[in-house]
Amino acid sequence: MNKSIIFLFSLLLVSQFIVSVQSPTSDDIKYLELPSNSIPMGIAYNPKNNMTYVALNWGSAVYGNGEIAEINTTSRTYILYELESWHLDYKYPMPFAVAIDGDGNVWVTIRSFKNTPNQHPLDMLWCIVKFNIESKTIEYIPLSLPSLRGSETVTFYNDYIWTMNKEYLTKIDYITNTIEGCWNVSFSGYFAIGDNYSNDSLWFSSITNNVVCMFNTTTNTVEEIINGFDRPLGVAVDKDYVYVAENHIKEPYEPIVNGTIARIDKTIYTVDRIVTNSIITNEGPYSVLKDSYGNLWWTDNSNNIGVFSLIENLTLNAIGSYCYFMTEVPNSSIWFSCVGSAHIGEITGPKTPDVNSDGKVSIADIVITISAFGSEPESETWNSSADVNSDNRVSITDIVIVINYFGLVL
Ligand SMILES: [Ca+2]
Ligand SMILES: [Ca+2]
Repeated sequence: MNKSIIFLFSLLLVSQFIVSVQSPTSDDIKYLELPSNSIPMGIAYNPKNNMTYVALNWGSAVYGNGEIAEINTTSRTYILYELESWHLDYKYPMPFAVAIDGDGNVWVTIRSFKNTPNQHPLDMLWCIVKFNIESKTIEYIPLSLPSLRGSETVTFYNDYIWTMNKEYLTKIDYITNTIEGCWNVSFSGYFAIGDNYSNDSLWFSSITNNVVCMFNTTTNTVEEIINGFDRPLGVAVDKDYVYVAENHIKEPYEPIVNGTIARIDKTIYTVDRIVTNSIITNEGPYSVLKDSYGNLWWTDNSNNIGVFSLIENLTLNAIGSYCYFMTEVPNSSIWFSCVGSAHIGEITGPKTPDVNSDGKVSIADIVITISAFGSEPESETWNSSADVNSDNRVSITDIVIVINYFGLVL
């Protein structure tokens, strides 16, 4: 028998069995332990040096100043860089959100508390720091803002660092560290993200006003205000939609509802919702992330992490009390902060039959899988995306799975 007959025969044989992609479970989450009692917040993978940076908060001044953890993404070893007080009256700097600029330097928003540890929670001062990855030095950037409350979100978009305080959006030149502009946008935002499919759209959510806004970075005005969200927090963008994590629960907590990710159509600004499989015991979705394979990830404050892939709607349970920020690291993994357990969680995304990540399962995906046929991770023809069932081999099973989902469109 020649090879192609064997191939077709095997295809027919395997088709008799129900085969599907391999779904990750809660047991597949790996954990990296951080110093006990620390509270990991913002997290960002840096492709310039293969390090992952984590804002390490201590929650209370009794444990000292906050730190920036620099984790080697391969070896998992880390070094801590302590933040210093930069203001006479406000001490105990605690880091919150993290972003990486065009040079690979790390920007972290910081809040400090007034001298004594037990001050009113609103009596704090925010600033932003730049951590230089070569010199390992931390530079404090003073923000001349009319309000003391402050710099909560940070994102890198269109060659600028953007940060937001109570009502002000600030644009910073990341090379000279100078402030290029500051606008009163009327809403306070915890999360903002630039739309990389557009040249001038920065989206941010406001949990206090239940709106999501689009700030036009050319005209420097809020161009769209979309209403009707249930405590919107994290935002993510792809070519068609803006995804918004809806936190849902107000005090007193009412457990057991499904989380929702609201979805804004970018052309007509209508909103619909994707429902997660989660049980919310504390609070609902916190952050969202669209990875480079097309998966939509979310975390919530009930220590769940979940993912919508082309064919799956998964919820996994992590250790700790809350899952917060996420970042995509190489090899289709997501790292996320586990608050209440001082760990970083790591989960590898579900494979999809959309092997080339173009949003549909077509003949191209079958061709790509066939070209990697017979390969293993050491092989020259190895393509990990084509190993759809994650058994470290591109076999007839992978081809059958892709064929099974032929025609599926995201
Ligand atoms: Ca495809
Ligand atoms: Ca396989």
